[in-house]
Amino acid sequence: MTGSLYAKFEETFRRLPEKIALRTPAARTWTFAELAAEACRYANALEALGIEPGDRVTVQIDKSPANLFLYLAVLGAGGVYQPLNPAYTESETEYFVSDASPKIAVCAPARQRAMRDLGDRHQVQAVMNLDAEGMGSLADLAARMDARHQTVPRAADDLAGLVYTSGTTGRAKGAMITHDNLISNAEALVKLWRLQEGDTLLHALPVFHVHGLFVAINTALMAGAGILWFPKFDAASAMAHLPQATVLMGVPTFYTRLLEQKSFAKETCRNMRVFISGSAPLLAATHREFSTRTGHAILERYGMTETGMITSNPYDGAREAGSVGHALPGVSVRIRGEQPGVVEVKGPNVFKGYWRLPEKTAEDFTEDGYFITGDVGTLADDGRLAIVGRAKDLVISGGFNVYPKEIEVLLDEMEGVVESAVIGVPHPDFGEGVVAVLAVTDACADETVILGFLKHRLAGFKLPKRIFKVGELPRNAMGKVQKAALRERYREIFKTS
Ligand code: MCA
Ligand code: AMP
Repeated sequence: MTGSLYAKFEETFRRLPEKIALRTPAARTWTFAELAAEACRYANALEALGIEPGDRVTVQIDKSPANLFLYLAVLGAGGVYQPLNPAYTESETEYFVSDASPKIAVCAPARQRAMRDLGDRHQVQAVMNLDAEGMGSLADLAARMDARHQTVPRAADDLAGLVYTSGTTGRAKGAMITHDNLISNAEALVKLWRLQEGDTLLHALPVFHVHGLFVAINTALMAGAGILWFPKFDAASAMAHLPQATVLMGVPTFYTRLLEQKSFAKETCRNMRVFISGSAPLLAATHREFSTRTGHAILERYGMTETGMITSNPYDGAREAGSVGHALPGVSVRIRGEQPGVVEVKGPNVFKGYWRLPEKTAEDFTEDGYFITGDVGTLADDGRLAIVGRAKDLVISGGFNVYPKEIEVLLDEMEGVVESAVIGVPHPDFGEGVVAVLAVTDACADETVILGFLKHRLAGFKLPKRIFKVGELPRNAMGKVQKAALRERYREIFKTS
């Protein structure tokens, strides 16, 4: 039926109604038929709240099974899923809501009042809530609904998701992701990674970013794999449940934290088929240590919110440390000019453009239709890509993107701060740690005050882990702040021993 992603999932629901689709660590289970019934109840609830095809539904909640029901319901009702990190402050959240103009917003009960005020300011028709246990006004409404729902037809080019990601300018932009983007990408990955009914995916990623939301959920549901659904990643708990799983998808921090567990070994991974890593560079040292300890070569892949997955190491054959593998089937990757150079990508995976920003969209595509990623790479003759740097000013901390500009603008507002530079330097846990270097006068407040100021305005993962005050920032002949020199100066500060 049509181009709807949900219609693809329905094929699995019909094929495997009695099979366990979802399991929590506390052993609550849902079969695919039960999952479909929940998705239908939630879709009927959204329709009772007035959703129409193409309407955005902003979702800012803690991860629970109900989060999955809601995601499926938005798709089934023909809406556009618009996820937000619950760690965002009120002012961060207001920006997203004002830009996305959702018809419905779903938030944590503790945020209901603030979200309702915000909803009033931005014409949100309904504000509902769901807590970490999946209870709340939306769950109550869904429970009163019919467990059957007629899937709303969608065209391949219609939007399925609106996911915010910041550009080099620091202001977040909504990436318009279509049903076809998601279907083509998930189908390619299912094949490449050999996902199938016999698999169980240990799902511990957040579901407000593409990795946990689209890569993990869509592939598992299409393949008919079971999902072991964790509210968040905790190394000890993940380790305890690994023997029940066959697939793990994680950011590099998952793997370094698993390796820190003393008893993590081959035996823990006895039923595992594949460990997949992405969202940030996996250090070659982590790849090697993991392989020695477990006998598994982590399969690294590379992607972006705007493109879904672009390249992947092979399932069979060498999974090389430091390489992100070949372009997925149907996807073209190139580097124009000299290597290393900026990676460009074209294919059915590439998004439709930035929400309400046609000019910015045009800027980020080449004349012949390639999307300019801002990542710097080298492409070998055999088509293997290695990411060696970034042309964009971006820090990736534990898989979360932090845009220096967003923090610098706030720091520069503070009394006694002449100017600021926010950089990422090697961090043993998060890969990169956020550091702020401030050129200050005597009037500058102390670190606690600075952090307090930022904390009110920014989600916790964006806060600098260290702040340095200096007389002035290093500049090149053009007067531009030399962040590379700063990264070099502070590169050892998070070294453990
Ligand atoms: C949490 N904190 C962090 C991070 N996470 N600080 C820096 N970097 C982080 N990533 C801070 C919190 O603000 C908090 O500070 C304190 O650490 C404890 O918070 P908690 O939530 O308990 O942290 P955690 O459990 O240790 O989380 C670490 C984590 C998590 C498990 C690595 O960050 C995570 O799940 N990351 C995955 C991100 C992801 O899915 N990225 C994919 C996007 P305080 O105590 O001061 O409040 S990229 C993508 O989708 C593309 C398409 C791709 O290629 O995949
Ligand atoms: P996001 O905009 O949150 O989707 O993050 C996408 C960015 O994450 C990419 O542009 C890369 O900079 C980075 N990224 C994703 N996967 C990898 C990887 N395997 N190696 C290096 N960087 C990666």
